Amino acid sequence: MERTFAIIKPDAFAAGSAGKILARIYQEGFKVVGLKKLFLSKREAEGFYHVHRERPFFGELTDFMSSGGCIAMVLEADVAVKKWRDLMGATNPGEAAEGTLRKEFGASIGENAVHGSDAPETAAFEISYFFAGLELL
Ligand code: FUP
Repeated sequence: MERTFAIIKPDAFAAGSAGKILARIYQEGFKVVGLKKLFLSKREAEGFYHVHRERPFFGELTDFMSSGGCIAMVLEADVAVKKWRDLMGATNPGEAAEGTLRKEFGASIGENAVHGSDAPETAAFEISYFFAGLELL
């Protein structure tokens, strides 16, 4: 079993899509090991996305991620990192395959409904950024 880190981003949370997204997560066979609703500060969003700090979209990305509530989750499954990335779809919802979450719930490359770790090492950092061990029993 592997763990990955996921976010239902402020666009999808504000649109009331969190329930539908969570239903898909269970349908696809993930175990939800951790889950909490947060409203990130700008500084917290910057810390989370620090790998992108030199990118031109960093300001816009961290403004968006701190613009409203979101849901942070730890998901467990066989090959959870890849399985969740496959369910999310391409970063740009316009290029995301039918049946993926970004196709159904994403509006643009910036406001794309969900986040998922891109590798097991990234997942380890992202999980520990949001959750204490005691919250993942
Ligand atoms: P992903 O792993 O699919 O979330 O995509 P990236 O790690 O490449 O990008 C992280 C986030 O930055 C995306 F979810 C949205 C945002 N982004 C932009 O706003 N513009 C871009 O050109 C690329 C990414």
